Amino acid sequence: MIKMEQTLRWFGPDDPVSLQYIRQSGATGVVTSLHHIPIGEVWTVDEIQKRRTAISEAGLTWTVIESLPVHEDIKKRSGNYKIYIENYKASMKNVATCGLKVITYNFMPILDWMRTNVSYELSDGSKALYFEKSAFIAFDLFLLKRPNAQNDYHPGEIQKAETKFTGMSRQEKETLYNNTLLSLPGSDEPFTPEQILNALEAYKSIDKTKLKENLYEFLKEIIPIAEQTGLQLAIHPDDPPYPILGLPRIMSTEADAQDMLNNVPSVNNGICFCTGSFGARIDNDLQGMVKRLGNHIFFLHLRSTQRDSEGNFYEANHLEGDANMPEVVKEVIALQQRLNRSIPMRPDHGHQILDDLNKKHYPGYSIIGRLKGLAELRGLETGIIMNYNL
Ligand code: CS2
Ligand code: MN
Repeated sequence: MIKMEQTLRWFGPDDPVSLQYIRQSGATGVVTSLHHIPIGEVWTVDEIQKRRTAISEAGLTWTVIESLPVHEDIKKRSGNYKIYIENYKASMKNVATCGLKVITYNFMPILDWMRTNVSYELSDGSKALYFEKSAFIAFDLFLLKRPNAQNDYHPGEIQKAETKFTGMSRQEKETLYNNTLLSLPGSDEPFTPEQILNALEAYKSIDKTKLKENLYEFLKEIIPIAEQTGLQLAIHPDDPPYPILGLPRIMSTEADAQDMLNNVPSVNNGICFCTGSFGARIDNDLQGMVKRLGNHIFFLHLRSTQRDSEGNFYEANHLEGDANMPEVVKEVIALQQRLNRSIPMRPDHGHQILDDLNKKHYPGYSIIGRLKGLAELRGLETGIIMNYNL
């Protein structure tokens, strides 16, 4: 039976986790990006080839790019967006020439994923990524001081955030600030509040409908290249999957994904199905989504979150939390047999555990926790397959 292609994310030569360690985890491939190339510039065949060689010399494969980032001008359809779209197309042709198959990207304005605590201690001493609503509101109102932010929250929420903030030490406030303003995965430099406030200002006239239009216009231009080259485009959902900082969100639900597929129909248009991001919303039916969106799922991020009634969530162990991972994997197995192709997957994030507790990594990307997640998911798939026809 066809199985998932097991990969781990690698941030390139600066990643404290080596390719050899990744290989020892049992993964057969890595997903990576050329993080040293500024967003918007063309990836040359030379640079892609160099990375490919390093990976294959380590005995691993590279078929999925995570991510080929989309320049902010394209999301806003302003400034130099035409040049950046041309550059994107050029990069696509070059990665296809080098034999890569899937391009992961996202269309989240300004920020990639956001958490309020990247070292949230669980009862066994391990550390996870955490999104705490009142901490986030406190950050927005009292640290970032976003103009009119109070209009986005209920009085009760504001009160709670105020109490939370008053009870925090200076050190805790500083940590909250740094955690929340963490830059993109793979980068060490947090945004400054001025940068964020200016960037937010530029989105003032862009609502959800407009941002969706901008995505579809972008896709209409690049999908023909994907069709010519066979590349699969996989959009990553919003994380968390609802509006934050007054910014529009357009890939948070099944309806959002369907909208995109209806507006730009193509067999090369698809999604990176991230169960952690979609799963942070109670109204997203993960198993049903695998079934219904399956033809367009080109890459899988398997991860679970534990939500509470207030909208807080932390990243749970891969087989625990709110996602019903055995059911999701069962659907994925059925999907792969139906499509007659293997879907690349990776455990998205892992807990900081054991020796990794004393080491520095990109948040969410220490190796031992991800190795544990990968091993559990691999076992889960093997077990389900063994009993498949019983
Ligand atoms: C990833 C995302 O670390 C993560 O949470 O799932 O950062 C993902 O790589 C991007 O959104 C894809 O463009
Ligand atoms: Mn993800």
